[in-house]
Parts: sequence; structure tokens; C-alpha cells
Amino acid sequence: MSEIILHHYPESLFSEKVRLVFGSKRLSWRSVIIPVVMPKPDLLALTGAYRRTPVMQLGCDIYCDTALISEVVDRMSPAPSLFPANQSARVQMASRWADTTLFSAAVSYSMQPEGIAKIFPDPKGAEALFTDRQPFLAGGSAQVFIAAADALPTLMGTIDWIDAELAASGAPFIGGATPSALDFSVYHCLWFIQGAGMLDGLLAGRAQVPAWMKNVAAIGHGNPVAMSSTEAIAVAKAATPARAEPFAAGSTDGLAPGDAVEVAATDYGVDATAGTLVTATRREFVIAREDARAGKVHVHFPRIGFRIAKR
Ligand SMILES: N[C@@H](CCC(=O)N[C@@H](CS)C(=O)NCC(=O)O)C(=O)O
Repeated sequence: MSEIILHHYPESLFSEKVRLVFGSKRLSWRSVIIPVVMPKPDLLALTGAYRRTPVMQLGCDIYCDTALISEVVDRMSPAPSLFPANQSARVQMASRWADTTLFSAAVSYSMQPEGIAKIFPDPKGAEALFTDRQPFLAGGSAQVFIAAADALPTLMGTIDWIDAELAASGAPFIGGATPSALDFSVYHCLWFIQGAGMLDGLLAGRAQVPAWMKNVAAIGHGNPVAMSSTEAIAVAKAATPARAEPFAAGSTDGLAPGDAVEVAATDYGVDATAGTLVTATRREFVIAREDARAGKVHVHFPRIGFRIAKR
């Protein structure tokens, strides 16, 4: 089996989600640190145009979006499951809400002057980030930054829901005795607010959530070993794509394998990756593309949150 390679950077919320997923499975993985802002030529050699963080690589199979990455990792390493069978729909739906609405609330709340000063001791860092993210956040369906006052109720509500449930269940995780994907989707949002030094006020008077945060943090990141981005490209170049799932007729919006297509996120970071459709299932698109440095790669996208169009 190919080594797991994660393209990420330390401060990235969604990367923290996946690092903890790896930790929950006690995985060894290769860690490629990518730039926080564009340009990211070595990442784009693998993904085409997709620039969001993180991206997982297995040989020359490239997986975009943490919802898909979590499912793939859970299939590779099934126990304990991130999507326990008796709560899998709830976990999937609530994780998606946390990864969008709660994420937006967490980022918006943290990006108040106090949080910005903590996250970016050098104001030039903040300036570079905002300049990079302006076009990145434009053109899609999501409004990621909202007023901090509008973000606050979502944060207080979430903290209170979780605090009450953990008090009732007595379990260490929202998922029960072991963490589910929902634990990680909520955690990475609160982790970011914590990094901005703004979580304590929100947790005042709540006993369960601080204990739960410690339980999740204690899971750790598994065993990461550094890898350079050029090494990762060489891994892709030397690999052959994994066998694709069969094409699922009826789920493909009139598409057929071999079609020239482009795939893009619908919410933000909507740069489209062009390639040839390898397969489509009810859950995933896989497109093949050729890169001068990485050779032939298969790029995988979840269907939820992404659109596909014929070129
Ligand atoms: N739905 C995506 C969201 C990923 C995302 O928004 N990542 C942020 C970093 S935490 C990002 O891409 N920021 C811009 C960048 O890193 O270039 C996922 O689950 O992977």
C-alpha cells in the first residue's frame, strides 16, 4: 500500500482535523508542508488547480477535501470507525454543518483584532493572508467571513449542545467511547479559536467541553515523518493509479468515462481542475490529468460541495 502523504500547514484548521484522524487510527504518514498563500506550484502539479488545504496523496492518487479524505482513511483503517454504523448519517450531516457553518463562525470570531494580533505577531502576515484570501473566497456560494457578533450565537449554541450531551452520556467523545468524524469537525473549529486566545471566555461555566477538548488533543497526530514537496512529486511520477471504482450509471449527470471535464468546489476556492473523467459514483468523481513533473495522476473529489462540467 502506498504511504499516506498529507500536504498541509500547521495553522490550517482542516489540516488539524485530518492530522487528528490519522492520530485516531495510529497511522504513520509523510508530512509535506505547503505554503499558506499562493503560489503553490508543487501542490498544483498534483491537483491541477485545487489549492485548498489539506490534500492527501497515495502514490499518484490525490484526494481533495477532508470529507472525502476522512472516508478514504476510514476505509483503509476501519477500526475504530469514524462513522459508526448506528450514527453514520447523523455524523455525516452534523460534520458537514460543523465544517461549513461552525467553521465560518470560528474563523470570523477569531479574526477580531485581539485574535489577529495573537495569530499574526507580524502584521505583514495578516496582510498577506487577507490579500490572498480575497479572490480565494470570491465567486462561490459561501460567505466565510461574517460579523463576529453574528458568529457568536453559533459558537455559544454549539458549545452548550455538546456540553449538555457529554454531561448526559458521560462519554469521553461526542461519538461515544471512541471519536467519530463529528468530534474532529467540531474540534478543529474550537482549536482555531483557542489558538487565537479567544476560547476561554466562550467556555466559561462549561465543564464538559474543556475536558472533551483535552481528550481530543490527547489523540495526537499519529506518526508524521517530514517529506519535501519535490519528493512527493517524485512519488506520484513513479506510481500507477489505484483501480477506480466502477462507473455508476444514473448518478453522473449525463457524463461518461473519457469525457473532458472540469471539477470545482461550489462554496469557495472555486478554481476548476481540468482532466478526463475516469469514474463517477454517487459519492465521488475521479479525473485523470497529466502533469509535466508528476506524470499521470488521478484526482479524487467528493460530489457533495463540488460541481462537474463538460469542457
Ligand atoms: N471543505 C474543505 C475546506 C478546506 C479549507 O477551507 N481549507 C482552508 C485552510 S484551513 C484553505 O484551503 N485555505 C486556503 C489555503 O490554504 O490556500 C475541506 O474539508 O477540505
